[in-house]
Amino acid sequence: MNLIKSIDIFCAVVDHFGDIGVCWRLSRQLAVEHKISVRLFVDDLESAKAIIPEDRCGVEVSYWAKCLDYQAAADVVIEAFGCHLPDQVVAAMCAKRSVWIDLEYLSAEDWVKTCHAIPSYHPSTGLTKTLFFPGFEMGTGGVIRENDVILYRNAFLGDRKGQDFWRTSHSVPEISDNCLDISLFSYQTAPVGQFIESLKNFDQPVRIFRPGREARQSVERVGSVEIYDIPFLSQVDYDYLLWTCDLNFVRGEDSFVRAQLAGKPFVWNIYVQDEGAHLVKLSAFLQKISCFYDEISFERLANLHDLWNEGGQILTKQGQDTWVKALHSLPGLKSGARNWSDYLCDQVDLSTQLLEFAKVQITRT
Ligand code: TRH
Repeated sequence: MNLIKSIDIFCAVVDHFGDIGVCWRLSRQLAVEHKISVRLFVDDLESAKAIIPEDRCGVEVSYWAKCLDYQAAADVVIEAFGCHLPDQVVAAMCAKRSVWIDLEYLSAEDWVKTCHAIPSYHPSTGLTKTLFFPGFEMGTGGVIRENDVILYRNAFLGDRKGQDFWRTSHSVPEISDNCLDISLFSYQTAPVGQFIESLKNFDQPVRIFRPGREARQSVERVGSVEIYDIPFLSQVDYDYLLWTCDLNFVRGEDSFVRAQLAGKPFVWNIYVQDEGAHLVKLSAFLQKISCFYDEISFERLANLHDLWNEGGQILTKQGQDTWVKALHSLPGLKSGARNWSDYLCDQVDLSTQLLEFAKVQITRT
């Protein structure tokens, strides 16, 4: 018997597309794969428009305004990233005895395992609220991964014609064995100019594909580097872009996870937090993946992350050298990225873990 029939997800957009990106991806998976009735409440329709396609796959998307029409709560209510549920929602949850989950941000830090999925009693309501932490290892909530994503990825990678067809339908030129293809999604602070400059004299032509909300289709040339500004893709098509490139620059949380699942070399532009908290997070992640790479490739990857996120303040100041060296290590970076992706795919995905946890909570009440 399916104990969980309905889930509400509340998403307050802090900025950019990651909050809604994660919430939409999870909503969609819960509705499509787990056949759950999902309502997604989001407070920023502009960001939502960028991410949520017209076909909502059965998910009911509502605008979370100050006065919210919320009569009955779902079996499970997910408060994404501690977004603070309105009193009215909590009251409806009390009436229903809903399972209350605060879905937190992803981190590779060790403390995540000790804080994940520990229910805490909420004295004023009598409800139990649980912090649910995504993560990269057993004992954490895992990462969002659709059931069939790796199947689709592998089929796409084995189908060159299919890749070319996808590329030409999305303003991306066909595969050329001679060219190095890079996707680029980063924050303003990343040293993009320095990176492109250092590629000008690289021993292989480089093509950079840069999806953007404002991007109109255009191509700029800098030496032997071609930069394609392409329209912002759907989440599904963004996966295809990551799969078809040789190297992916990603950021935040959701594109970062997708790049890992792509099994292609990637560089993460981490979201900056107060007091350098992001640097601790970055270093925990690099430490976690290090054993999946050979020593030299990993060292170059770490240098690249340092340069991309901190302007080389921690490890190296030799920007030019670092980029080119890393690109020469692509075969090593590729096998490391694939090892890491295989490891991630051996873990239970986040939606399954979340449902298992919620079922246990429901049977206890
Ligand atoms: O956009 P991001 O920087 O988002 C976030 C949020 O800002 C959040 O506040 C912060 O806490 C978090 O980062 C860490 O990066 P992210 O998480 O990668 O989200 C981008 C989303 O956009 C993701 O779902 C992938 C999607 N996307 C597309 O669908 N098409 C595209 O063409 C691109 C480039 C991305």
